[in-house]
Amino acid sequence: MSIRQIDETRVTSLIVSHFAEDFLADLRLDVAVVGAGPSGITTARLLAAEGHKVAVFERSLHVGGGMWGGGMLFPRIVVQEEGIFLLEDVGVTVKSAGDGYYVADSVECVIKCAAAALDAGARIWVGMSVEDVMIDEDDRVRGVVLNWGAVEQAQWHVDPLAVRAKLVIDATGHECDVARTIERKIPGARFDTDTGEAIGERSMNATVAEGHIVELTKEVYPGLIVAGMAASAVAGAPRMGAIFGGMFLSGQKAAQLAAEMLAQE
Ligand code: 48F
Repeated sequence: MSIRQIDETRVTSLIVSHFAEDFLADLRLDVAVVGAGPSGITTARLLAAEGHKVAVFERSLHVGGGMWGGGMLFPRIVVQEEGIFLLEDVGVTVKSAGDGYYVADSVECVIKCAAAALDAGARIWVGMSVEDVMIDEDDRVRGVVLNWGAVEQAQWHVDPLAVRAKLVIDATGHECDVARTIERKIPGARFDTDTGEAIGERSMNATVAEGHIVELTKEVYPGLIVAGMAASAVAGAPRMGAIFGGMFLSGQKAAQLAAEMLAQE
């Protein structure tokens, strides 16, 4: 039945009440994923598919992180053989280019990876920035502290809201923003890296970067797993550019680790 006369206040009420209902349902999560780039949405999909309660918080108004733009705005990504199953699982067409290189359309990758995460039961909140973490008396991470991305950009002083999570995954890309926040705000915080610090990424070396990304995907601080470029950045590993297999495989490893840790709770 089509609506004959639209009540604008009904539209308002539906939007606000449904937002409130869904957001309230996410106040206590198994896993809070920070950042909706390729690693974060892959992690969220795999955890949600196993029945875990997972939400992704993304500061910008769109999902996909650095994947939309492919390499230097040419909207294609290159993937190595080991990572293609994570794209094919969500219906992305991946073309072989020989010698172990595969190519995919970056727009198709973003749309299908994000759709599959939603279909699996993950919730993705856009426009919400994680500005801090919640900690317990032992300084273990216990959740995320949120503000609107627009408030962050405007640099307004608005107090944030908090969401509890058994585990937090820093999938914020090159910035490793959650780890940086911990470094800044928890005196004496030590990370599981060579120096104990969040080191920051190094200049490009795709072979080394892709070779280590899965191994660097780990719990680097109690309650905090790093995934994707954030894992490279925290460890002081090189960047890899527009080759993405490691991002998907890192997302898978983060999901596996989180599931194992949740099973021990
Ligand atoms: O950068 P991004 O795509 O991270 P990724 O999953 O993938 C990296 C690749 O895109 C590429 C690469 C491939 O080899 O090097 O760069 O590691 O996505 C990170 C997302 O996190 C968001 C940010 O807007 C982006 O969409 N983000 C960053 N900081 C925050 C955040 C924050 N504090 N709160 C919420 N979202």
